[in-house]
Amino acid sequence: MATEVKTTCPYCGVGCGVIATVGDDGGVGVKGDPDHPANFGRLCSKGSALAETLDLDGRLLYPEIDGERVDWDEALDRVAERFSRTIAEHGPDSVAFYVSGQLLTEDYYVANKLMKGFIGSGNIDTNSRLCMSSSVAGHRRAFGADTVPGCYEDLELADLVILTGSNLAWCHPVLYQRLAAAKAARPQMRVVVIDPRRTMTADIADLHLAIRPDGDVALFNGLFKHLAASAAVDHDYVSAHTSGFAEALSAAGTLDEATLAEATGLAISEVAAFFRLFETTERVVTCYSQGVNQSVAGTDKVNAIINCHLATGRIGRPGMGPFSLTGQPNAMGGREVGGLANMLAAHLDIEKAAHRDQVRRFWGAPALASKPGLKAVDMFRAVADGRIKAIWIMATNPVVSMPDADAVEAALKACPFVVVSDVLKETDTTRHAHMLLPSLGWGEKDGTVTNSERRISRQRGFLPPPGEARADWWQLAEVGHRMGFSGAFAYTSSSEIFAEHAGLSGFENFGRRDFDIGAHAEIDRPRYDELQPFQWPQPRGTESVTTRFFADGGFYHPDGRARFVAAASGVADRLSAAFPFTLNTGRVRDHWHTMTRTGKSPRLSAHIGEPFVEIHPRDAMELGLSPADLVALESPYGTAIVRALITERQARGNLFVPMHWSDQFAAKARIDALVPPITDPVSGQPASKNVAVSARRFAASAYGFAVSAAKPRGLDCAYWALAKAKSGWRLELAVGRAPEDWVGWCRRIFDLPGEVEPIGYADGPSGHRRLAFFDGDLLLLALYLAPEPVAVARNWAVEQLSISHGDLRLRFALVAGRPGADKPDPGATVCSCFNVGVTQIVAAVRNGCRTVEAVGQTLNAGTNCGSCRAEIRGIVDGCLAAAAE
Ligand SMILES: Nc1nc2c(c(=O)[nH]1)N[C@H]1C(S)=C(S)[C@@H](COP(=O)(O)OP(=O)(O)OC[C@H]3O[C@@H](n4cnc5c(=O)[nH]c(N)nc54)[C@H](O)[C@@H]3O)O[C@H]1N2
Ligand SMILES: Nc1nc2c(c(=O)[nH]1)N[C@H]1C(S)=C(S)[C@@H](COP(=O)(O)OP(=O)(O)OC[C@H]3O[C@@H](n4cnc5c(=O)[nH]c(N)nc54)[C@H](O)[C@@H]3O)O[C@H]1N2
Ligand code: SF4
Ligand SMILES: [Mo]
Repeated sequence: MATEVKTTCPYCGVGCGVIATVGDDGGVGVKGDPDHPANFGRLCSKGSALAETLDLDGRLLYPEIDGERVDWDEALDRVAERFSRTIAEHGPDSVAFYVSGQLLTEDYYVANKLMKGFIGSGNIDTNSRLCMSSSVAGHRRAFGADTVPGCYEDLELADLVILTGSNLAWCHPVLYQRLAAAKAARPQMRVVVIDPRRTMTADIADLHLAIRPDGDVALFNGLFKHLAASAAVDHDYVSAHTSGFAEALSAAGTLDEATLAEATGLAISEVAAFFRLFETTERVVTCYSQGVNQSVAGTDKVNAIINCHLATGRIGRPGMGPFSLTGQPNAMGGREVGGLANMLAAHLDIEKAAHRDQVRRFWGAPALASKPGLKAVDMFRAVADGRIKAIWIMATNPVVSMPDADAVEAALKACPFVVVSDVLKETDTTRHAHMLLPSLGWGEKDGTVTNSERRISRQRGFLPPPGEARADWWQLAEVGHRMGFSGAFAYTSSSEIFAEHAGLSGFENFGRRDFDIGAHAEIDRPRYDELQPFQWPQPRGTESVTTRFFADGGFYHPDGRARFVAAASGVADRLSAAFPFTLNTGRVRDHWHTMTRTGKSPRLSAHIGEPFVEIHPRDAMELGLSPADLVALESPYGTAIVRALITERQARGNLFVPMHWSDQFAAKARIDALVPPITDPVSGQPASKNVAVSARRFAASAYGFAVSAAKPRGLDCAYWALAKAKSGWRLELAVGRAPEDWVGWCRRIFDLPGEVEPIGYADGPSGHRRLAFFDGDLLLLALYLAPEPVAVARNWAVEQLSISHGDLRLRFALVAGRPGADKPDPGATVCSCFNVGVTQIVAAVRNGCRTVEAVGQTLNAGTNCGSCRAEIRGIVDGCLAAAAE
């Protein structure tokens, strides 16, 4: 009989409840949990495809030392011995942990306890430094604690929702759907999107402000000034619960219309419309994410936003407040346990002696760190210059995701001792590890995560541990034990760790700290297993309720007041004649970070199959770019080659490249190699969205597209991008100089058996060439080459890997690269749930579908997770507009 397990999605910070079903045959199905208060049964495309990411292909299954399998005892002894020896010789600050918002709270808690409490160094930092640290710093400056005041329901209750620096439709899709549904039900609701690009999120916007990169502080300072001069200020709230209003206001500067227009790049009429909307709407929520956080002015952006909410008293009441959207599934949990180098556990402050004393006593810690450790960028600098001699990296892939990624890679290469705990064997980071420790992944591991609205949910295991993989907390606790700290790490279950964490949150709290889940301090395993999603705070003796903070003040600065913070409006322009474009980086709908999991799913890989740069048509023209050309990007730090995606959604002078492609999936698209290690001075968060680069057309002599049953190895083309496909792989490639012998090249790269002979043709003068290799009736490889970007019906070609080619006509069609008239090419995938392509949607519109709903009725597209509805609307509108011309 199939068993059902309730768990939580391991991707974004929405934190959707998932029901996983394991069949008798071991097959896994997933669906949204209708009872989970984050998603009420919905899932997005990534959540829906989770079952496709659970295979053991490429999994790291055994501990390894220098590439050799060892047993756990040997591995753990080695880690403990090397860390202990390094500390004995060079002091506690010569070692470091670099961890992740994808760890469970229990893993994170143990990592932080081991480093800060027992090793005695602050050198534990996390990828949340690249993600949420500006929000954390902004919250702490304004509120005196890292508190997200509101909850998801506020987005539905608001009359105005501002999304700034957030591509909610693609990055928090289920929350976006909740918002879109609320707007459809209450059409008077207004949505404003502030983003230099016209993203899919702007699809539901009443107003899209294509702000100049980093113009946000000026915009919100301008709004603050505007509000201050209007009737919207809540003087009672300001005088009773805040301080610093006048100072912040005067620090905002004069900001006349011309200055504002220049700083924001917006027409003054647009700015005025936005100000007016904010002024006149009581129920307003401002959501923000990486377009705000990842900036040299990230913390100031956060405070400029919060200032406007404090000034109007619109905070912590239904439908009102600033709302920082967390990215990772447990970004929030990591903050609770103090995973950042400048925090202590349980929202305590490492810089306060009294707080350190509390934690020291609670843990019985022999050597509590007395000062903050190094933040991510500085941490890898310290690895590079030899101050850090041993590092343990867990659940993050810094060679891809850190700024100045090539320097990070070089630092790890030179580091005497690198331990990596991961679920995969081959990543850009694991290739530099001396020790690899196999971790449990989603579906196997077990613990809790906290989502963007402070809701703590269980992730529950429903699959057996593969190979010898073990939980991250177990690895840390074992090393702690072997370093001589036995008593403090004698955990036998994640529930014990959670209970201790809950206990610390309530320890000598007395309502002085926002984070308090003391009600769970005595939780035992059975109750932990039954734990229902709940929002914090939940102090001892209280029931679980939906909570908001600060409607009646009660801030966490010693005087109980919030602070208005003076935010500097100006941001230095980094462009120069040599590097004239602003490179912006971020995410696409169906991939997650460095693709170690979504890259396994054919459905998710079909949406966008290669790295690209969005560029405005005029810029493309000036660079001599045609659609699908390749573009070489360069900054003083590194280079990349990606496909041109020419679109008016992009602003002139700006480029956008996704952060996802690693060396595992493309020749040269690790975009963080170009990003300078420049950080916000307050938070230490890198400025990943505003990078000065140059762009030029990459002149290839031949372009290729291939579908292959086997994964290619040792690709040596100037450009290649690999994507998982049903029954194999799809490959885009381009070469500066073509190999003399393509057949030989194919045999080498695709490891083809010697006896298989290709069929195909080569048209010498035109440079077009097709090669197909079969094993019996099965296609092994089809390669299409042309002197220009290859036109082949790609999704159709991929399907050829799954069918029998006994019929010769099918082989000819394959070589021709064209489906027969009876089998039209669906075109690039739009709806990944039902595998519906753009060509099919265009045809449906031609046949009379006028709305997204009509397309859904005809093709099912957009009717499951709904993540593609904005794109479908774009296609429908585009076709209708074209027909009207
Ligand atoms: N599909 C998918 N979803 C994800 C993730 C993923 O990898 N894939 N990752 C998760 C994680 S960890 C995170 S942190 C979140 C991130 O979620 P988001 O922050 O929504 O995603 P990004 O694409 O990084 O950036 C958001 C937008 O900021 C805009 N932006 C750039 N510069 C500026 C600026 O100066 N001002 C303003 N106002 N906007 C600007 C960009 O154009 C971009 O559209 O997504 C989470 N969800
Ligand atoms: N240019 C640019 N750079 C960025 C960003 C950007 O917008 N632009 N965004 C930044 C942000 S917001 C983020 S959050 C980071 C994300 O960047 P990363 O954290 O580096 O990306 P992931 O691919 O999520 O890496 C997670 C790793 O952990 C492994 N893993 C998965 N599950 C487990 C587990 O349970 N245990 C262990 N031990 N390992 C596991 C995965 O295989 C993978 O190798 O990137 C940052 N970098
Ligand atoms: S919105 Fe999608 S990725 Fe995010 S938690 Fe929900 S299902 Fe997972
Ligand atoms: Mo993130």
